[in-house]
Amino acid sequence: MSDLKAAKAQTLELIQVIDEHNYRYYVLDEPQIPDAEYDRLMRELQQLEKQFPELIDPDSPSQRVGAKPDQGFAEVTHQLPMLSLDNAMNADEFIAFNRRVKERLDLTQDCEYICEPKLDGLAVSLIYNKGLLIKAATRGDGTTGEDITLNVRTIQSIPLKLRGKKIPESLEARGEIFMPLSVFDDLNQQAKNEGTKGFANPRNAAAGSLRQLDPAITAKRKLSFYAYSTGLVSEDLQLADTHLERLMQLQDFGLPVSSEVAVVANSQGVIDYYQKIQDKRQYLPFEIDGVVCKVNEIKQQEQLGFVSRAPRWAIAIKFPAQEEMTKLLDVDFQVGRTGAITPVARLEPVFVGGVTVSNATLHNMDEIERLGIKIGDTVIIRRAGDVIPQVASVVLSKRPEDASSVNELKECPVCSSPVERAEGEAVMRCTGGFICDAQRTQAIKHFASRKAMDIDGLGDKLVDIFSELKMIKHISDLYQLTAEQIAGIERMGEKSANNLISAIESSKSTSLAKFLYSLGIREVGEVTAKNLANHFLNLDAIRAASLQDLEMVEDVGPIVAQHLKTFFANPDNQAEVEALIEAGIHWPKIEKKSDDELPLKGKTFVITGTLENISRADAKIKLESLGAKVAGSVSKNTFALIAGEKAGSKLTKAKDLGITIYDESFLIKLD
Ligand code: D41
Repeated sequence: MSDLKAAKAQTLELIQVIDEHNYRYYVLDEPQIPDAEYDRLMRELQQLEKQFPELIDPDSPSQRVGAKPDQGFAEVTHQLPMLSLDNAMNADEFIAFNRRVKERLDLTQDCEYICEPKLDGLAVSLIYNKGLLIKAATRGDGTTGEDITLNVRTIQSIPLKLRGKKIPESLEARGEIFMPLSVFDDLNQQAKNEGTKGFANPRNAAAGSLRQLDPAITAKRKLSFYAYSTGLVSEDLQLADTHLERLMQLQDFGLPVSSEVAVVANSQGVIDYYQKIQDKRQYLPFEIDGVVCKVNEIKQQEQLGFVSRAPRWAIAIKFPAQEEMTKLLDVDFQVGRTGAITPVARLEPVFVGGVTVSNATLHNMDEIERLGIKIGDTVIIRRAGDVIPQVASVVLSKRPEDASSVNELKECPVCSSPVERAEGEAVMRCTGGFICDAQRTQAIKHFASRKAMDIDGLGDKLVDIFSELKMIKHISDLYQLTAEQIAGIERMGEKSANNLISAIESSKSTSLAKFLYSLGIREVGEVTAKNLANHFLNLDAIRAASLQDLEMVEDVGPIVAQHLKTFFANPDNQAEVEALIEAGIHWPKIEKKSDDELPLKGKTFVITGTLENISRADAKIKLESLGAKVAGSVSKNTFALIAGEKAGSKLTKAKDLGITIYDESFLIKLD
């Protein structure tokens, strides 16, 4: 009996501790313990509950996933209607809104506004009775929605129990359920791997996940939630006088509120906020489609009231649409540096995400198959943040009768060499090598680029011109160009011709690693080139190396080794490398890896937060190329943390451990 008593005390204690960690993780965004420790606590609780089923509290954090309901979703009538939001499509429409607000409130100056990111998810109502989540419903048409309580219980950031001392008799919170982008990407990747259709956007994915009859499936989708207003609350709860304070009341009860919420003094503040969030958008871990601006004072909200289901005190200021429909006019094939052939969609121009899009990559034949796309189809184009435009899906209902399939290529569209598609590979390749104009031109562009031979003034456009005019047939022909020849090109003066010649001249002095990288050997990036140079010390040793020798080098596996062998075994490539060296390309002899070359050797770095001027991948390459290791989590062995914007728990931990913290300028200085 005392066993049970002890178990009960322990269960209660564990529930309390786990609830606390959930709150810190989801609401405060300040996790205190590592995920593994959290998992351990949860397992301990589950173990106890298994041993003593009589101790199971239906609101225990272990009880989020329940059994399937027998029928579909029941209807729920909202106690207070869930209002909708009016939209402003641009700044002018917002200014008109602000003017109306001022007029109605009879103000001479702007009122205070609260700004929130407009999450692209689903509005829901959560009802807590005596602090326990008893009902969750979709917004539906605003009057009646669907009972999705069982599915909502699986959302980790929604508390099953409210926190705090003065729990009201009943409290309704309203907010948006959404799917974080990382979850969305994983889900679609998985669909891709399984050859099934993914979701067109995170909103659809969230909706599809919430409408699952089996809560176990919803649980796997890792949805999230932010509260955006209170609903009906019992009289024992004194709600605050401003919208922000009410959100903070919800937060104190344990409901998550977006940390991006901000109060601004006037309409200019709203416009500034809109700009700021728009810039930040691509770094946010969730999709937003605008800003919601609300009058902050509740008294003023009440004075304004609402018309036909939308409050007069709030407005959604939308970003330019990220998705638009257009027509697929044709599919072209582009040949890249390594011969990889990429299908490109030619589109009827369409304005999406703030730019006009007339081309979009289709990646490869598998993608074409997955989309089931045909020429003549109406397609949905998606452009998120600064990301290149994508064909998200095909609108099958609009397919014309004469739509034609996209066929796999048999020969290269540029040089007519046979096209190869290796077993199990999605990529088609032109086998023409240097005889293919497209491959050669791309190879020269790569050769001249900044991280390769760094020929200042030789940009992609100029290389295209050289190629078209047949001034360069081989990369090494670059070194035979004369100032007179260059000055003969339209819009190239004598001065720029001379500058280019001297840039070409000074590129001759380089390093073995840069030279190797500039050859554009498949899969040989900057880091691999550096590793090869440091390992073999000279070019002859690399050319002579066996597959086995090559695989001794860090980062070089059987595939990269084979690419290297194939490259150096090809007579055209041999002649080209010789011609380049003949032309005068040279590099200093490499002494066995000195500490000068690898100043960060033996040091472990961790990168966290959003870096502004360099991608995380590039930051990692940079550090590794100087001998550093880059780890995923901070420990006492970390040499330094590189922290960008919005750094979270890693930064806190590094501070706690007294680890050196740099900002991204540290990386820039490494140049
Ligand atoms: O983030 C959102 N999608 C969001 C939606 C938000 N931040 N605030 C909202 N506020 C309201 C009112 C002003 C009615 C309380 C909303 C919505 N409504 C809303 N979402 C869907 C319909 C209405």
